[in-house]
Amino acid sequence: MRVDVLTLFPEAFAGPLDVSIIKRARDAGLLDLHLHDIREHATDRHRTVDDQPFGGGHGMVMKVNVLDAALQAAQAAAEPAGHVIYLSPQGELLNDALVRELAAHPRLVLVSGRYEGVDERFVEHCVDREVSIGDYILTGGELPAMVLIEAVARHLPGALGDDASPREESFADGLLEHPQYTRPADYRGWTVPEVLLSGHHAEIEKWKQEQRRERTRRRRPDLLDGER
Ligand code: 9WO
Repeated sequence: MRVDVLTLFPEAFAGPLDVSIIKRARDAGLLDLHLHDIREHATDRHRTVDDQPFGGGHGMVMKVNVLDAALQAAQAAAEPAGHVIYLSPQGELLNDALVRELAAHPRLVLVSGRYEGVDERFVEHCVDREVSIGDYILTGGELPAMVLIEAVARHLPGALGDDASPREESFADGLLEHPQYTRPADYRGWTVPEVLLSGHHAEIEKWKQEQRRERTRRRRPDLLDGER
């Protein structure tokens, strides 16, 4: 998959995308990441990318012509055209189903906004999908873009190596994970559930499944809605 990111802060993407799964996916050629500095498409000598909102109000709005130019340049850099995603608190909430859907695209173009947002005409005419990673406001869409990239990268065939599959983890079946423990079995009197030390595999599986169901019921009953 190719991912293009439009941002005023391309340097913010160094670091998080250079370690672990994303680094491996990039090194293996599964993820081809391209950063684009929106400011390079400003047209005046001050390289202005934002302006005051029509109708008044706080702060500044990113200019539609600059964003459109940046997007067109990014789209023209490769084929096929990417599915364009604007990261904003007004978007649909990112979840496992949406991550899987996005992971099936050959190319994504992510737009990270700053200030108080982007001119709505850009969203209306240039964006395929507005996505939120949660109900909170940040200072920009860069971290949400990185979150989306990491979530999607885990679903690219081969990205997790041979022995792991994202299907085996939480949300594939709509339940939270069971608690996990490792050695020592007794640390300061903090013990591990007896069944896990029993070697009785059927009992262990039953316990894990009970724990997952009970945790989901207590912590995230919304995930069980639609079932019994
Ligand atoms: C700030 C603000 C202040 C006064 C009046 C209106 C306002 N809107 C915003 C605002 O939404 N700013 C955003 C900052 C504009 C887009 C980039 N920023 C952003 C993205 N903050 N949080 C996100 C985000 C994106 C995806 N998922 C969660 C949060």
